[in-house]
Order: sequence, then C-alpha cells, then structure tokens
Amino acid sequence: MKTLLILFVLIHLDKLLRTGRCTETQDQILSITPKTQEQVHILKNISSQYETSLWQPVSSHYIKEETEVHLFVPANSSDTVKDLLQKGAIIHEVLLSNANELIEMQTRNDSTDPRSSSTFYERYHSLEDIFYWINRTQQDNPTTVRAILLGSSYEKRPLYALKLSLNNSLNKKAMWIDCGIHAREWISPAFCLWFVQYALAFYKINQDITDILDNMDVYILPVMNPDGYEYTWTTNRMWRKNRSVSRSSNCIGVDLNRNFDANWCTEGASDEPCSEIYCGAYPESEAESRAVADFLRSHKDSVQLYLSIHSYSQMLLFPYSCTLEEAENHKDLLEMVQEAAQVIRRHYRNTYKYGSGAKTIYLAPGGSDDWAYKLGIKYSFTFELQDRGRYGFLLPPSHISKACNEALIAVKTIALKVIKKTQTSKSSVQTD
Ligand code: 0X9
Ligand code: ZN
Repeated sequence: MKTLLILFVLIHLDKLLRTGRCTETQDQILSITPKTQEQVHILKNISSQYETSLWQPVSSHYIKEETEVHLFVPANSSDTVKDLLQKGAIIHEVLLSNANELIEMQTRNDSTDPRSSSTFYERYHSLEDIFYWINRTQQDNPTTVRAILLGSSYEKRPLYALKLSLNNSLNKKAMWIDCGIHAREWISPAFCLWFVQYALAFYKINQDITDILDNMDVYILPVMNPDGYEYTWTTNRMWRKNRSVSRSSNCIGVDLNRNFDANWCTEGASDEPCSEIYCGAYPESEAESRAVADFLRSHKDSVQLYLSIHSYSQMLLFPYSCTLEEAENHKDLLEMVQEAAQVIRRHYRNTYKYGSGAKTIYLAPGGSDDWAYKLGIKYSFTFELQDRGRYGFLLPPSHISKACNEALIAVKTIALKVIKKTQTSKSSVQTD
C-alpha cells in the first residue's frame, strides 16, 4: 500500500515538474480579435505555421481587422501560441478550456445506458453506428424507406442516401438534404438522422410534415464525407476535408464544398493542397462530390429543393456564394429564409442570420448549393446550425435536440413555401 502511494506521488510529481502546473493544460479554443494589420499578420502566421486549427474563419486568408477569430490550440502548442500572442500585444479570451473533456463526452459509448434507445437521436454516432442505423431504418420501414447507393468514397466507403416515399401519388416532386460534407461538423449528420426519425414518426400526426411528404419524396444523405467523419472519430476531431491523397503534395484532403463546378477555384478557394479550402485537382475530382452531382443530374427534373446542412454560426444561406451577383430569384429566396429565421426566433428565441452566401459570410466558390442552383434546382440552401462559437464544432450532445428542432422548423417552413410556389406556377402555366 505504502509503495503504491509513493508511486502515485512520484507520477504526479513528475507531471508537475514537466508542466509546471498542478492541473494539466488541455486543448483550448481561443477567441481573438485582431485590431491592427500587424496583429492580423501575426495571427495569420500563428494559424498557418503552428499546430492549431482555425474554426472561424475557415482559412487564415479571411482573417481581418476587428473580426473575431476562433482558434483551436492543442495543449502542446498552448505555451508557444500564448507567448506569440503576448509578444504581439494581442488579447485573447479562452472560449473553451477543456476541449478534451468535451470530445470525450461526445464519443462516449452510452449503449449500455438503459435509456440509450430513447436518447439515440440526442447523441453523436460513429460511422459504423450510422451505417447500422441506415440498414435498420430501411428494414423497419420496407414500404416507405429505401437505401440508395450513390457511389463510394475515396477510401471505398459506401455513400448511402435514404429515399423517404410516404405517399404513392404520381409524378411526385422531391427534395434533397445532405449532411456531413465537412467532417468535424457533427451536428450535421445528427440532423439528418433527426429529420428521418421525425418524418417517419410524425407523418399523419403533424400537419406540416404530412403536407410535405404528401407532395415530395425526400432523398437524404446522412454522411457525404464518410472518410473524413471516421477520421474525426479516430484520429483528429478537427478534420474538415475528405481524405484523398494528392499527387502533388503530402497534404491530404479536398474541401468537398469547394469541389463542385460553380466558378470552381476562383477567389475564396485555394489550389494549395495543404489549405482547408483546397478545391481539388478539377471540378468533381472527388468521388464524394462526383457521386452526389451524378445523382442530382439524373434526378434534376424531380428535385425542386436542395438543402445542405453545415455548422456552425447560425445562418440560412442561399446562392450565390461563388459571386457577388444576385440570383435570378433572389427576392423569393430571401423571403423564404427571412420567414424561416422568424419562425426559429418565435419558437426557440434564437437568432439566425440570413442572405446570399457571398454577402452574408464570404466568397466561397465550388459549393454544392451554387452548383445545384446552376443545375436548375432553383430553391437551394445551406444551413449553418448551432451555435455561434460558445462550443463551435464541439456542441455538447445536450444541445442536439434544440439545434435539430430549430433546423427542422426552418426546413418545414421552406419546403412548404416551395410546394406552394411550384404548385402556383404550375397552375398559372396551365391557365395561360
Ligand atoms: O465555407 C463553407 O463551405 C460553408 N461554411 S462552413 O463553416 N460550414 O465551412 C459555407 C457554405 C456556403 N455556400 C457555399 N460556399 N457555396
Ligand atoms: Zn461546413
């Protein structure tokens, strides 16, 4: 017993001597607002040279004066980064001091918990669990749900979309929802699962979802970037891109939301493989974006509404992001997101910004929403779900239900509007 006690003290003494602290530093998220050009320069340098991960903005290219930066700093870079900030007289605030704990909380396997099935949709799930869930969902709903294999990822994982078809009326239109383009945005796949369970459970119970499903089939792709998602579970929680190997560099991954054919790789994307916004070798060079684009091309006559789910920052965006020009139905799209944001505010007292992508956040070409719009899907949106930086990509599981419910109400608002508008335009065509 005595020996054990001495051993325990020695281990902790060693830790204390190594770190100079009683409690070990954890990975942290810092909030920093550079005030001068010089500070912008220092911050760009820190975020690109040191082992950190930019949360906001997505690339150091966008860092500018008086604009808040969220930076993930792993414990082993903490002292260096803080020294550099101090030398540049840059003030920082610690947004999260315990990132490791939060990550651990999100990946804990709770399946032994007796409440586990009732809280299934309020937890994050590994890719393996999601594949299992896809299979189960189609088996349990053989007449209404079908899994469609769209293709496979770079690492040869299947890309499964679910087709929800609750009503057999002829010439039904459809909507598309994809989740998980960006690997670290875990609330996004959680939303796709949430939406499916809600649709199946509340058809014929809730009027809005019934109206939507009576008029539209839903194609829903829960994880568009399975390789990246798996990597965030096993190796690096902050990974964003896919996992494809570049011919010209040792850096891995393409930003799938810069790889579509919409002003591809112009300002707001990078042709540098090490960048978080690398556009890839050519449009649709990636297996994942290619599979989605092929599917939508072959269903473009029926798909009227395209939705892509991301996080974080609470925004409802529409085309264009690849140019500052306005989309031809800009007014319609603006009206729709405005109403959706109002509904969220009324029901959940939460604020969502809205507008065209380029004017609301930044120029970001090669995105799936702009590409779908250019293909002819005139109602095309990207949602950035919760939160606004308190937890960022590490949104705790206890926030999943609110984040998903407010996104769901926004989807309902927009889908019902699309149905109304397309029905009116159909009947006005007929009466003309
Ligand atoms: O930059 C992105 O791809 C999205 N933001 S995120 O923080 N989730 O990475 C915004 C996408 C807006 N739409 C397009 N860029 N087309
Ligand atoms: Zn994203």
